[in-house]
Amino acid sequence: MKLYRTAVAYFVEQGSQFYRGDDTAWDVLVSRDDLADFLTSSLGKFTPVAPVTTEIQAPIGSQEVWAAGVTYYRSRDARMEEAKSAGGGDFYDRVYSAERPELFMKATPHRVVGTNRKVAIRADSKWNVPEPELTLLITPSGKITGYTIGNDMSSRDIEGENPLYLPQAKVYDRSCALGPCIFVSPAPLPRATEIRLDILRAGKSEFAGATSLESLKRDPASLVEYLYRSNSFPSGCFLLTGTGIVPPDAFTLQAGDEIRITIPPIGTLVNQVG
Ligand code: DO4
Ligand code: MG
Repeated sequence: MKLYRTAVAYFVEQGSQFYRGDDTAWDVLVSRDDLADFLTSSLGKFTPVAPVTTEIQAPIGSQEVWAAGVTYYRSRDARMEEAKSAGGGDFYDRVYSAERPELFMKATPHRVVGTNRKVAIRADSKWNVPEPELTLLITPSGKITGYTIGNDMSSRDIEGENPLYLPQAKVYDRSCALGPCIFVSPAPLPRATEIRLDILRAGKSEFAGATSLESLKRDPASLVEYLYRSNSFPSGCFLLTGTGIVPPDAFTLQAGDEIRITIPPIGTLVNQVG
């Protein structure tokens, strides 16, 4: 079952049928531990509608967005290389193997865009990539109730210059995209779930890559357990689980590029750079 947010209402897609939801506020809805059961049992009361044509918004209300880092070998590898000359490479290896994961604050809601909106490149950066990441919807009690797609836009030159610059490499206006919907499921996604990244330049493929959750080193539940230690989230939160796809070092995003991230069964998150 998929949950969409628009300016007028929330919508549920079940099979190929769409339903318009009730008046429940988004923050209240996504805070429910029984989200899947609530939506399933409400379908009979919701109005069946044609597929949503109003603009789909990012599936976020007042939630904070957090991210995990160096959870795939490919991310460890690329970051060790980019931080080598700054003497910071070793930290990525250590955090990849450590028991405690790397968790950082990625975005507040106003820095997040939805599908078909523009993500941004920092004006003071010359080396930028998208990071395609499975993203968890977590309730205030710490339950994972759904999944969306996240793009953790990253300035590799700023992070590579000094790992302490991480917040500047990661957090800025329109640095995060979420969507297109929440795939509501209390069950974990299968390990075989694929994550695919396509970057188009002037309509042609400039980079394509894929990975799967098999290569994700950390269990999503253990990331949540660390995130919720001495930390409360009154309306729940989103947690990006890290990237397993890093384009070659010669690649940097340009204005006008289109970024497409696909994770079945969630869908495809599409953003332009601008
Ligand atoms: O350690 C820096 C950030 C890592 C990250 O964002 C990732 O691995 O996805
Ligand atoms: Mg990332």
